[in-house]
Amino acid sequence: MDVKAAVAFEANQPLKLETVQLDPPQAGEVLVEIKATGVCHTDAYTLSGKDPEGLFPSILGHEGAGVVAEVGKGVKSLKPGDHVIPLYTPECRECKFCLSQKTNLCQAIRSTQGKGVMPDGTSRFSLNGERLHHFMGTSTFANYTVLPEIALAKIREDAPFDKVCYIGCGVTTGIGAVLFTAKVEAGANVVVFGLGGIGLNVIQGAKMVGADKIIGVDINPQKRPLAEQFGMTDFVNPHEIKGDIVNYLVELTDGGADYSFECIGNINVMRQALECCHKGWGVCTIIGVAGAGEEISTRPVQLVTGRVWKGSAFGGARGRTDVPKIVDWYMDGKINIDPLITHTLPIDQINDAFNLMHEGSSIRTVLTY
Ligand code: NAD
Ligand code: AHE
Ligand code: ZN
Repeated sequence: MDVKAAVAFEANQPLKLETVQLDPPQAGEVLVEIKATGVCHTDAYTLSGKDPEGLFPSILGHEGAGVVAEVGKGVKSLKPGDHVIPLYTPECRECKFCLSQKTNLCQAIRSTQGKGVMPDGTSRFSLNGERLHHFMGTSTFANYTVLPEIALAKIREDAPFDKVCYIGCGVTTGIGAVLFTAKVEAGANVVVFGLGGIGLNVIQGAKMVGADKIIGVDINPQKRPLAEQFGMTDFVNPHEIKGDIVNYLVELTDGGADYSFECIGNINVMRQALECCHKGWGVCTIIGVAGAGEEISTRPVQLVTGRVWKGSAFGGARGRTDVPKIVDWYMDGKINIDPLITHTLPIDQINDAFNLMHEGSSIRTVLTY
């Protein structure tokens, strides 16, 4: 079938809207009509050429919501008409990783996902006979896409696509990192580096669990009002303080953060996020994604003296199990999403969404089809 897609032909070039061809779903696969998709910093990161797994030409996008249009042979858990959120972290419930109950990093299809193809090693997308790569197994910058059944969370039908698409990445990543990865407890002091689409959801999660101080750090002061609305108690602009940011934060938290989160993808900030943690127990969770070849460093004594560095992908959430619950939290008013979606645009204006992100004037732009 012909579908409308924003194609990334090469790194650092605007996306081009094209009519591309999509093959039908194969066994175990599902055709989904995408109704809305958010634009996450990770889409911009891959488009920038810094992602070692970045492939061109490809159809980016991994924060979508839509409706099942057709199912391939053997698909049991979904039927046409079901409302779904695509999962870049699938949940097969059968692999060693899923069965371990120690991680959400299902590996059932990870290797083909990283190569931009479906589990059988081929792509469903093409343009005038030339194959296009899938991205993160989701490719939500197309009005129809094909995904494996294990990479779809079935959600309730009264949830608005143009809001809950954000649960496909940013909301779950931020709130999940607090709840599932760091397991922040009531009364904790929390420092959040980067107050964008992810960091504001970390703040929301920290407020939910009853954290005491929630300190937000960002070089863009425009992020302050929304962060305060979501529960930030103190704002720190690294450009405005005198002296070293780590010492400043350790003093502000009376000895260091119980929990810190890096939501930027900057390796220097990742070090600050570890070193501002409390001696003996402070836990730093890395969420930001850094470019190919970049490495983090610290003095080993930071770890010897009890600070912990950990990381979180998709907030540690098990997609098919947790995403429908997070949609319920939104529908029941337990979490807030609407103010974080600062812009809603038609898919034709997708390049404006990237520009708004780079200018720092959006939190999330949602594109509708
Ligand atoms: P964003 O662009 O919306 O937000 C980034 C924020 O960091 C901005 O507010 C910016 O002003 C701030 N910032 C930039 N440099 C800074 C510095 N030196 N000090 C303090 N603040 C600084 O991005 P986002 O969508 O929130 O994504 C954040 C990061 O998380 C990206 O690296 C993205 O790829 C990554 N990410 C990871 C996961 C995961 O599962 N681990 C999921 C989603 C996104
Ligand atoms: N392709 C990159 C890794 C990018 C990365 O870390 N992705 C996150 C999700 S970001 C969503 O906005 C993730 O889920 N990682 C787990 C995984 O298996 O990659 C690289 O460096 O190769
Ligand atoms: Zn994302």
